[in-house]
Amino acid sequence: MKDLDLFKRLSKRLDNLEKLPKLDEQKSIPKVLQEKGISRREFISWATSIAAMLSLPASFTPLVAKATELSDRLPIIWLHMAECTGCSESLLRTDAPSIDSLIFDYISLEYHETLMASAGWQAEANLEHAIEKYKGNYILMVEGGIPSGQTDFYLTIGGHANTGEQNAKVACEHAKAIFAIGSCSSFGGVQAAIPNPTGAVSLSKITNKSVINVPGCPPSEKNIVGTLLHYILYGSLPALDAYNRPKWAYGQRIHDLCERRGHFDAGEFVEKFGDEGSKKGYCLYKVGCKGPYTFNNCSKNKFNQHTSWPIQAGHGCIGCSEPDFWDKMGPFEEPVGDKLYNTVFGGAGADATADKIGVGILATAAVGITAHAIISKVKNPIEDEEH
Ligand code: FSX
Ligand code: SF4
Ligand code: F3S
Repeated sequence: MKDLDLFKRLSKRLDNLEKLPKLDEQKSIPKVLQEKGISRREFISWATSIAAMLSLPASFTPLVAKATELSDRLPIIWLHMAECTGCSESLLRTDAPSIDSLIFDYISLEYHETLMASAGWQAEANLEHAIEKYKGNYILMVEGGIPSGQTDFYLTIGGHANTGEQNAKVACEHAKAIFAIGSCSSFGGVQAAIPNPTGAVSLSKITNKSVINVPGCPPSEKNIVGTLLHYILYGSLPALDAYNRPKWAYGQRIHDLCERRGHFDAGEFVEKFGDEGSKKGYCLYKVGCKGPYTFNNCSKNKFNQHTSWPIQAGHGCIGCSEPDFWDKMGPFEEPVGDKLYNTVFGGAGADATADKIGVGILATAAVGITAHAIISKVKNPIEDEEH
C-alpha cells in the first residue's frame, strides 16, 4: 500500500512536469538513444538499475524512464568554482557514452562553463539572463570550492570581475534546489586543504539554503545523475546523512561493500604494492586503504563506463567522499595505525552508519574492533589505552 501511494504521488508529479515546455521539440530520449545505438531494452534495464539504486521497487522502472524523459523540463545552471573540472569530466568524457552521460546532453543546461560556446562578457550575460529568466525554478549544480571572505578575490571571474563567491551566492538565492557536485563544493576539497591559502569553503558555508552534497573527487556519474533523477521524481530532498549526502548513495561504507572484504576478515593483506598478496587481490588496508572510514557506493557503480573502481584497480580508497580527506586521510599509502584523528571511542561497530557517527569518531575504533584479533602489526591506540 505504501508503495502504491508513493507510485501515485510520483506519477502525479511527473504528469505535472510533463506540462512544462520541452527544451527542444526536436529532441527526445528515444531519439537520443537511437542516435547513439542504445536499444530500448538497454534503456529499460538501466532504468531498473536506477530504481534499485534509489531504493525503489522494480515496478517503479516506468516512472524512472519517464523521469529521464522529462529531465529536460527543469532548467539547470552549473557553476564552476575552484576545482579541476573532474566532476564534469566524470560525467562527460567517455569514449562510448553511457546512458548517464547522454542525459547530460539532453537536460536543459542553461549555463555550464565547460560546455557552452560563449566566453567573456557574453558568458556573464548568459548567466545573469538564465538566473533572471528561471528565478525560483532552476536547479543549481556547483562544482568546486569557493574562495571566500578576505581572499575571495582568488576566484575573480569575467568582465564584471565578480568573485566566485558573489556569483554562487546570487545563484543560490534564486535556485529551487541546490546540489554541491564533488568533494570541493561539498566540503572545500583540495583547495581547502591545509594551509588553504585562498580561504576556500564549501557551498553550504556561503548560503543559508539547503544544499545536497554529492561528494567524491570526482563523484561517479551515477551519483550525479541519480541525485538529479531523485529530485525530478520526488521534487523534494532525499534522506540525507550527517554530511547532507543522499543516503541511497552514501549510506554504506566502502569497506562493507568491498569485494576484498573476505580477505580483510581472513587477515590476508597486501603488505607491499606488487607483492604476492597484490596478485591474489588481498585486502589493501595495510597499504593505506581508507575504505573502513569512507561512505560511498563506488563498488556498485564503478567508474569509466562502470568498468572499475580504485580498489578493483589495486589501490586503496583514499577517502575522497569524506570531509577534509586531503588532510585527514593521509598518508594515502599507509594504514591509519595510531596517527589518524583524535579518536573518540564511541562503541562504533562495523555496521555503524554515517548518519549516526562521523568519520572522526569511526576512525580507528571500527577497524580496531573488527580486526583486532587478526591485524597484529596495526596498532590500535584504544586497546593500548585500555590494557
Ligand atoms: Fe573537486 Fe570537481 Fe575533485 Fe576535481 O570539479 S571533487 S578537485 S575531481 O573536479 O571539484
Ligand atoms: Fe576493501 Fe579496503 Fe576494507 Fe580491505 S580495507 S576490505 S581493501 S575497503
Ligand atoms: Fe573515492 Fe574511495 Fe571511491 S577514493 S572513488 S571513495 S573507493
